[in-house]
Amino acid sequence: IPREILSLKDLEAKCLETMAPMVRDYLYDGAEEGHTIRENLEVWDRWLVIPRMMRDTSNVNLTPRTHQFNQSWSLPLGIAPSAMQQLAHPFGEKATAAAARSMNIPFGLSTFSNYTIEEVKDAGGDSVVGLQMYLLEGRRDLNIELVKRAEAAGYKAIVLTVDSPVPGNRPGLIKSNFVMPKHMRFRNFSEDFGGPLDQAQDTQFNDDSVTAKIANSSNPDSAAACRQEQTTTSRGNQLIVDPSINWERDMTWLREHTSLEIWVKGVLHPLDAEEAIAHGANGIMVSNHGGRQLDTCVSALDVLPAIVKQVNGRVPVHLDGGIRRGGDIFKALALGADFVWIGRPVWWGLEVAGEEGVRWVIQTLKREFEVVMKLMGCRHVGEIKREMVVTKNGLLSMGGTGVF
Ligand code: HOC
Repeated sequence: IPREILSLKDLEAKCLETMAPMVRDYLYDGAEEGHTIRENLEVWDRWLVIPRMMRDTSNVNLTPRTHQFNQSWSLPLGIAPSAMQQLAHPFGEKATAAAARSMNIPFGLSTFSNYTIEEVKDAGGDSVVGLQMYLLEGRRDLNIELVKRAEAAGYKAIVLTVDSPVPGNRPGLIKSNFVMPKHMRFRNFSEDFGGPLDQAQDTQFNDDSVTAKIANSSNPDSAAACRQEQTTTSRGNQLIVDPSINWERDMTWLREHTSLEIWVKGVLHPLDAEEAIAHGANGIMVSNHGGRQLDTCVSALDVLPAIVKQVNGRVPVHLDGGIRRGGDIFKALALGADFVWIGRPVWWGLEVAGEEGVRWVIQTLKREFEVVMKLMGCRHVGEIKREMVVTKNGLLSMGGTGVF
């Protein structure tokens, strides 16, 4: 990573110099007008921090307060599931998982990955903890198959995404004529569903041809050809998320089919956190899916305190959505999160330098978080307290005395 790149923001700018337009449009796509995408980024600045001084922070321990997925991690930070990572780098999810492993942080794999459940587990070892899943309409047999494979491969959890009974309205995908380039496959599925045609395909990753093919795919003619080919190879089969998903039937169903932990991802209301726990969830991920599903919905950070209050320590509460600085990790923990996850920054790292780029992202957030901890007077994450963060209105109420 060039020396002049100092922050995730710098890395993003570097990434955008080379990222193919179609991939960029996919990555940045948000629902409708993009209000929630912007909200996810702006919400962090609405919270200000109040530091304490002279507390001997020569040694700071950044490890999470409690084990998550029965493991001890170097940071309260993980890599959230995101689909089709080969769009950013030929080694895709394998590179991301390997970076997570080298930094001892957890990694969640999207079902719609370009490497298999087993390949990614091999690359990421103990860091590969979760398999993200949608429940598929009329094809629960495929869901069961995925769950069994995750169990056999040694995953710890199924991460059930509950915010997508239907895909959000995403104009960007249509405008950029998005289609997964034809050399990429949904390798967890059979050929009928966009899966392997040629299992040996990664032998071709020694040159720039893959990147070139992605670039070509953003040409409308080429994209149309890809779409045509995909339709043909998938023989008209499509995987559709089940719009009838509901707490009672589906959590019960999933519990019957797996002994793994079940994490519910996409909760934004305290009563849904309650439903998740009532139906056996082992953990909750507060998330609005990177602003990609429902526009103008709240940011995860804004609803976090209410959800933490409702959950009251019964299960861990994790959060994703707009983490770009080490200070953001601090704020999320102060407002009650046990752990945070990142999505898009991983793609910036992948695009710029593959595994090394993702590692750089994690290292940068770690370094920033450590400095913030020291400046805040916290020697370990157990010393991060709710009263250390405040909104300006909160601070100014009662003539500035209210929060002290
Ligand atoms: C058939 C491809 O969650 C996103 C992902 C969607 C998963 C890709 C499915 O883009 O937000």
